[in-house]
Amino acid sequence: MQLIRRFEERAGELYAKAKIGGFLHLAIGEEATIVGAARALRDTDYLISTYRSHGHAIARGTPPEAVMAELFGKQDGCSRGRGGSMHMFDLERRFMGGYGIVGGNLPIAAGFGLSAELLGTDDATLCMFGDGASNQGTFGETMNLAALWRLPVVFMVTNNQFGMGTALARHSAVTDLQRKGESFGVPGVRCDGMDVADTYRVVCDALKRAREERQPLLVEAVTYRFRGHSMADPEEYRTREQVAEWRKRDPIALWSRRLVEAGVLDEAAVEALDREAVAQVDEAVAFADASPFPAPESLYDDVYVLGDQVRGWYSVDERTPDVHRGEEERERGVHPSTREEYDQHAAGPHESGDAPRPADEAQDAGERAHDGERGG
Ligand SMILES: Cc1ncc(C[n+]2csc(CCOP(=O)(O)OP(=O)(O)O)c2C)c(N)n1
Repeated sequence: MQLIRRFEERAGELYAKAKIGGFLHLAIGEEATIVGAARALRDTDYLISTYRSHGHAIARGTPPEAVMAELFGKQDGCSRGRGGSMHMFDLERRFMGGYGIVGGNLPIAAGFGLSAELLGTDDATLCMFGDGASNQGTFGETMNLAALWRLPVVFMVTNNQFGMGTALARHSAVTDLQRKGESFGVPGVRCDGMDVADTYRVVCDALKRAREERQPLLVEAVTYRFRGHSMADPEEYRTREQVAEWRKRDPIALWSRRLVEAGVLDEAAVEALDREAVAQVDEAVAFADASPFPAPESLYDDVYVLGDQVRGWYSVDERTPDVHRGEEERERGVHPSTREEYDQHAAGPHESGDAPRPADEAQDAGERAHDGERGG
């Protein structure tokens, strides 16, 4: 938890220095929900979360270096610099992302559950999302199928009290979120999301039931985010007093106090752990700084829709006058840079030897008409 805290504090500073681009959502205050939940998983289980996921990757075992490099948009990032803050991903550790679409990860989690069913494994899936996401259509649709097909999935709603700048009671008719899946056949349970041990215990029980009884469950973890929704948030929707009140239950302070009281750690050991976390973050930053940016010519690598599946006129990379249509074209040495050259290339012999399909021609004609409308 301390490593995640220090990592995110530093990420916030580096964002202000423009080392990190795009959006940056910090989970400071929510560390117990992340660590308590992720630590309840087996290595072979799946975890899927949202755009607030630096800590989820780290808790799953992704090296902080790879997470920081991803924030910097560098090649050694866990998504090779293509995802950034919202799209952490680590297949090896079965951390399935990082999703920017609110509620978009729920049906995907059901898919992992269905695959476990079909493959006959006892891998479970933990799907974490926010209170705001519980209002999405995908929530009800996914609960229904998960219950109907008895999928081994635990859904965890991280109730941090707000969906962006809208308080829970103003965005959800039902504020007892653990009950929101009941009518679909998904029973709920609540844990104290400021208490890492309580979160761990509740998620362990839920995973056991999901795995052994094929009973999907909804866990509501009650927590609070200490920082704004993202880096640009004037926080006009809450008072300083409310934030200060929740900060008294800082999950890291609570846990270290408990460990000290129980004689597990002394104050010196707590401080040493903090120094270790800061040193790890220093190393992560140095690593991310030293990692190269992805090569410009790799811009369209992994964009699987390009190629012969879709024919048409693609965007121009503004950094060079050349048109970059994707890796296949690059490998073939074809770089049309004007519309005419592109048409010539498209009209030329196709690799498969097939004549253009009528559907392709219709699409081309449609696009030309569209270009005409734009005067392009
Ligand atoms: C489908 C969709 N609608 C709207 C948005 C814009 N948006 C980004 S975060 C967010 C709030 C979500 O709140 P919650 O689910 O409670 O998660 P939290 O940010 O509190 O972790 C919204 C509306 C989006 N990304 N996707």
